[in-house]
Order: sequence, then C-alpha cells, then structure tokens
Amino acid sequence: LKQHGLMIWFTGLSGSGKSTIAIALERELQQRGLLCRILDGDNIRSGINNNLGFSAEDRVENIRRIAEVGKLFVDTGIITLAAFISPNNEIREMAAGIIGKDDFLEIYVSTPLEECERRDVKGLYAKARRGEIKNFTGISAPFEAPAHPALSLDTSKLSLKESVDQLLDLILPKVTK
Ligand code: GGZ
Repeated sequence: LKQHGLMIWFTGLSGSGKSTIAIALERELQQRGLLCRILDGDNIRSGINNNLGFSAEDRVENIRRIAEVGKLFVDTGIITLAAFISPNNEIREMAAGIIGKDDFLEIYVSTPLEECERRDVKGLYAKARRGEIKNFTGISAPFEAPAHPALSLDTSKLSLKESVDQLLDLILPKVTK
C-alpha cells in the first residue's frame, strides 16, 4: 500500500454538510487510487451503535466506538473520513487520543445554525423547535466550536468543489510521501 493512514474528522451541526463533503472527497481520493472509507451515521448509528441515543453519555460512547473502529482502519493505512457532530472539545479530544494526534485532522464544517435550520433537509430542526426531538444539537443541546481546527469550511460561503479542493491540498501531501 503506497499511502499512509489518516483520520479526517469532520465536526459540525446536523445539516452543515459533513457527509456531503466526505462523499465528494472520497470520490476524489478514489480517483487518485487512494483507499478510503467513510464512517457516518448511515453506517454506524444504524449498526454497531444502534443501541445509542443522543444523551450526553450516549454521544460519548458513540464517538468512543467510532474512534476505536476508525483507529483500526487508519492503522491499516486507510484514509478514514468520519462525519459526526461530535459536539464538544472533550469528545473530539477523546477521539484524537484514541486514534493518535499525529494521524488525526480536525475539520470544522462551520455552516451557521441559521443556514442548517433553513435547509432542514430531514425536517429535524422543525421537530426540535416543536419539542418533538429532545436534546437536538444547536436547539436544545450544546455545540462547542473547535478552537484550532486544521481547516474550517462554511458551506454557506464555499461551493462543494472549493471545500473539496481545500481538503485535497491539506491531505494529499500527508498521505503520499
Ligand atoms: C442531533 C440528531 C438528534 C439529536 C437525531 N441531536 O442530519 P442528520 O440527522 O443525519 O445528522 C444528525 C445525526 C447526528 O448523529 P451523530 O452520531 O453525528 O451525533 S453525535 O456526534 O453528537 O453523537 C441527525 C440525527 O443524527 N439526530 N437526533 N437529538 N442529531
């Protein structure tokens, strides 16, 4: 395998664009012959973590298991793209500690709450506003922005291509050297 493993850890609100960016980045990496793997709610919260909800404790356990599984991928040399809200510094530092700081890149998808709520792709913000979903991040549960992310991407200002290009500039030198 002619690549180094790396964890690309996307953090940000629901609807901020984490998974969309990860999917577009995955395509670009694959076109360059690089082996990568997305971890997101679709394949993690439906499977290995299907017994977890959104309490503060369950979010910690969610991220802990994701980081442990992600470490296995990274140590195999795979570029791993994790797209989870991971709502505070403590939880993200736990993930970085499990994976190893040298292999961990924190990417803040910083799309403002107002824009995420305006999009409301799944109607979850409306439900949260009506009180039909408890502990909804940004509405009734906290989100703490990272202080020193490797990159911040605001999808209300950047096109998808601009975000992916910035990520490629950051990642490619680290995985192929
Ligand atoms: C936040 C919730 C909640 C609550 C369901 N709070 O837009 P989505 O649907 O696909 O992304 C959200 C996803 C968040 O799961 P994570 O595993 O990324 O969260 S964490 O890192 O905090 O553990 C949203 C959906 O799950 N969802 N209820 N209460 N997001």
